[in-house]
Amino acid sequence: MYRQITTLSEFVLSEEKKIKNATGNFSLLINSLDNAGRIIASHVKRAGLVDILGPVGKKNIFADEVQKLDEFADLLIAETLRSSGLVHGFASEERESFEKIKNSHGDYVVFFDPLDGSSNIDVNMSIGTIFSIYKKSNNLLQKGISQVAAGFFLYGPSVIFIYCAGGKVNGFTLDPEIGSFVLTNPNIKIPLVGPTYTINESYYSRYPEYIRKYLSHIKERSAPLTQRYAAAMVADVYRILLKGGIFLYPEDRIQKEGKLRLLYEVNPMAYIINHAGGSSFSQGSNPLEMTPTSLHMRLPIVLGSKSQVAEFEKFYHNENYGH
Ligand code: P6P
Repeated sequence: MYRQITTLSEFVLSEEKKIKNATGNFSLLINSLDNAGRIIASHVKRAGLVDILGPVGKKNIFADEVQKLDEFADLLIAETLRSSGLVHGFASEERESFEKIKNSHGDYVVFFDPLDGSSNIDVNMSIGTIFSIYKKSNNLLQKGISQVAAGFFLYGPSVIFIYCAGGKVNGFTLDPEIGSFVLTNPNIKIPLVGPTYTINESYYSRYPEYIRKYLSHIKERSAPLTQRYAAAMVADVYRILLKGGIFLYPEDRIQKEGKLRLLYEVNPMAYIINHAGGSSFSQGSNPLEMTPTSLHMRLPIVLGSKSQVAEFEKFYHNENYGH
């Protein structure tokens, strides 16, 4: 029996029709990213078979071991953006600098993390691709609040595509039978409260006191939270987006600005979570209001269900510790 489905392309076009004077360029850009995501997904699925596993024997600008899939994903997305004719320029977490595309009349600027969580590749754990889209501006380093869209691909048991535009967060699942993403989670709203907290607690001894007190509080109270950690922001944030809870990658004694990059990870994920009805927090501020000081600026980040982020904020502001 035929089941009514909406493919990503159909959805994007239907959204475009709602916008007065839409040029169609944004729809084309999302569809370009859709193509790139599906190609990366096919390579991720085959990573164990094709000799593209393992490090390429060089390091990226953060001295992270660059995995072959990282490099493939970075090159593919870069070429997709160049050939789209829609993009003024782009920057990748894997690249030192911004690339202005020659002779482009494109309106958009794209920041992307081509393969987030790449240390999970060799152990068959979930990884993803994150992107953040702005209108081009004289100022390359725009605040996250200026994003026109943000999204991610999650290469897991299913391949998921989440994107936020026009204030709504919509989720799609790749149907391998038809080779297209189909709408499976329309207009996602994050639950007010969720059962999990997500943090790499191996850094516990390095955290400031207020974080250690917060962690003790959420584990010792009558309804303790459960810890889940995928070591890939896309997977951890997707869980929080669907089930609620709180994601933390805060500052510590060694990583004083945290680890996650503002432009490639924090801004897109905070944009998505906030538009899904959650909230995000970074040392007393809204990360989306932070003016980036460099392409690769890192920022501590806490995001998730509004009530649970608010509870964390009390510990940051050294208020009454949860009494
Ligand atoms: P740690 C992956 O390397 C990543 O950039 C994010 O996807 C993830 O949340 C974080 O780093 C994991 O970092 O220090 O726990 O290994």
